[in-house]
Amino acid sequence: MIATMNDTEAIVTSVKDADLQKIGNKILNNERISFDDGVTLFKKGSLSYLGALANYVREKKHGDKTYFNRNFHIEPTNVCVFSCKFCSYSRLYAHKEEGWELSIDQMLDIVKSYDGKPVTEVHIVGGVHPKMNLVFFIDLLKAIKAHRPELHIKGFTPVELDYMFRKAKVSVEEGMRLTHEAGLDSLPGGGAEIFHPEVRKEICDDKVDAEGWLHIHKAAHDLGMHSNATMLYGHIESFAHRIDHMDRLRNLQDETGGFNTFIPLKFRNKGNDMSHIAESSTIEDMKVYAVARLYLDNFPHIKAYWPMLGRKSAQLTLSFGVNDIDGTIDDTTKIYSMAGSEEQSPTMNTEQLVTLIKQVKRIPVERDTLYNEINVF
Ligand code: V47
Ligand code: SF4
Repeated sequence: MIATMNDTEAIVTSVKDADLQKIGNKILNNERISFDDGVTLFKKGSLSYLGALANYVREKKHGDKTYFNRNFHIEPTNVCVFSCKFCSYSRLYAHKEEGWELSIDQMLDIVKSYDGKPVTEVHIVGGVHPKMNLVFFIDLLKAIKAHRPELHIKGFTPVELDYMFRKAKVSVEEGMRLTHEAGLDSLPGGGAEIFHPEVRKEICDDKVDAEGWLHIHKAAHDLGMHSNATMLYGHIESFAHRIDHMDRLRNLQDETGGFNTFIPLKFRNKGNDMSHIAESSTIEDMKVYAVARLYLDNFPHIKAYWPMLGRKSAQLTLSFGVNDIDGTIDDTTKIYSMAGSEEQSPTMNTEQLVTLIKQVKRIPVERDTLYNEINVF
């Protein structure tokens, strides 16, 4: 049953804290909440209050619909010139024999292994290999499109693109035009981490900064492409850093409208240089999803990435603002299993995903990358 304005109004009226009540009334009146409101929600909001507000917004936007898509991943390499402290997945070029690097033919073979299967999207993301350049990736994009033109290619983070464009000595605008023309349809949300320089300096000092990340997404949006945005949370960041991150995204979205989905990514602590930091609790996870739904009023969708969060928590997020749980991924991504996710072998077929969504009384909807509905279950 959909939460009504009256149900939520009763919850807002009964909350004792005056600041929380004011914020609740803004949400009910469809008013944008401020930076300080966002921080207050993290500081003072109870799980049940945040959940009620976020669920109200989620159901106003999407009712019970919960989206997923049929996709697969290609990770061209885990060799990387950068050394982000939270990364369990990459290997430095000096130790490249410990990692993998796929040729265009090997990646095309992965695409071909899905021939005849009803996948709509390939998600391409990996490390930043010093020898895989713009020309290599343009050839890859063209080869995939020549083989299966209707397959949507969502690929490359601004970390990879910034490196490719700088090495090829092309501007961001030119680089985006070239990759788009070669077949790149949209950008995934990775590489954003936490935008604020105080945190970036500590966890991923040497890769593209906030301005560079946002510039590349803006250039993509200006070409009519869509993109996602992530936030890696639950390590050294403060509540204000989280809101600053979302605020920068909300501002760009006001300008371009090109973002589809926001994806909070829970920091996992296995096998990396931040293993001494404890992982966030499930309660904190749900609060992050809820505040994201409330703060990012101009983002159509909030996604929980189940291979990282685990299936049970992903189900729970559907009551905390989330309306998308990504795709039916085969065991083709190693980013999370190597960082200690509960999902060591992330595979779920459509039937399992549909059951997962139905168990929490939501309506499963298969979508394509751009949220065109393919099948309502
Ligand atoms: O940017 C790396 C994250 C991201 C860890 O757009 C970690 O649809 C947690 O962005 N603990 C890449 N997270 C993955 C990504 C993504 C995933 C699914 C869907 C989409 C989409 C995008 O993975 C990186 C980084 O933030 N990451 N290491 C870790 N230890
Ligand atoms: Fe490289 Fe990405 Fe890992 Fe950073 S998170 S070290 S950029 S693969």
